[in-house]
Amino acid sequence: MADEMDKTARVFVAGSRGLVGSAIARRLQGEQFAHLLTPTRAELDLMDGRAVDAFFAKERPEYIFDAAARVGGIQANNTFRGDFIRENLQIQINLIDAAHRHGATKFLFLGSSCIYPQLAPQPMKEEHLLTGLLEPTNQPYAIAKIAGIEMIDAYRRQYGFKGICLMPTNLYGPGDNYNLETSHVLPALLRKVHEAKLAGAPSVVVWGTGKPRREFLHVDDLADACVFLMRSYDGDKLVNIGVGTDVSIGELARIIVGVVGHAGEIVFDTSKPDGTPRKLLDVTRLHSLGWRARISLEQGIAATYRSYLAGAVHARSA
Ligand code: GFB
Repeated sequence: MADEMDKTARVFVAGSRGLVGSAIARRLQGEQFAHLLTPTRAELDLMDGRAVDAFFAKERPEYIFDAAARVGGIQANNTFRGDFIRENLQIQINLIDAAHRHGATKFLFLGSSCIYPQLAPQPMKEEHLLTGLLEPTNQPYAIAKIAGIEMIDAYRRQYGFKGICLMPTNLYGPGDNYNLETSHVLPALLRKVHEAKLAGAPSVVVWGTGKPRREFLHVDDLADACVFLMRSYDGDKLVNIGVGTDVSIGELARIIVGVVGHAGEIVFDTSKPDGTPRKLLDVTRLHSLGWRARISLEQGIAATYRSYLAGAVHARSA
């Protein structure tokens, strides 16, 4: 059994086809891990407790990155409320419990900045968890994630389980979901502005007032932070993973218009919800642990747009 997560360790990335899991897998592949376990959904259904148990018995993963979750933007969270709570609770119970029973060395759980109260003081510190009411549009998702944090803490105290909990801010990057009904704002606006440019449309519709503020972290930065903290952090405290600065949705739309190169007007559809007024993480703890984000928002959006264009070309020629 590997004492540290070197390239001989047996590492399981749960959710390895998603935005986050694929970035973590890419990051580990870059280090040439010999036993990287990245089963597809067809190979391992994480909602099936027996299948997860059999996978752990057979593959004996030592280090587990839990990047498996049902996720989506504000509208998906608000619409598929039952799916979001059920699937997230079920996946995390199966994974955490199997990791414990099969004696895994370490488990990394990913939460979300939406676990903090809707009106938490900004920037939001880890201590703000469970100090106020949640944002209603994503309460089922947030409560599932809070249950995961509590389960790791309870297992740590009762069984000595080695689990760490990281809370990333809003993420973006290659391989994101570009479905306009279910996606997050950044991929949605990249697609809308790109399609408006192709069509020569005079305007682009942005949901809400444009006033909410969000912090955006490139998923390759998150993957780097996850690998860094898997190796160096064993504490029982949450760690926020963010960049420490935010922009309004209106500003984000203007940055995207600049990157895509479309001269259209931005129109706000205020029949759509704004969600939390502001979500900016306090990253003091993360910085004191020795990690900080490197990819700027402009660079990250430009790189993401290039991968979106490459994907669009690929889809047309497939
Ligand atoms: O990214 P987003 O869907 O999620 O929306 P949240 C952020 C803001 O962008 C909201 C606005 O104020 C949206 O109204 N927005 C503007 C748009 N145009 C669009 C658009 O075309 N599509 C989308 N999706 N938004 C989610 C949570 O909250 O963030 C999840 O629901 C999770 O639980 C995730 O925490 C990170 O930041 O509001």
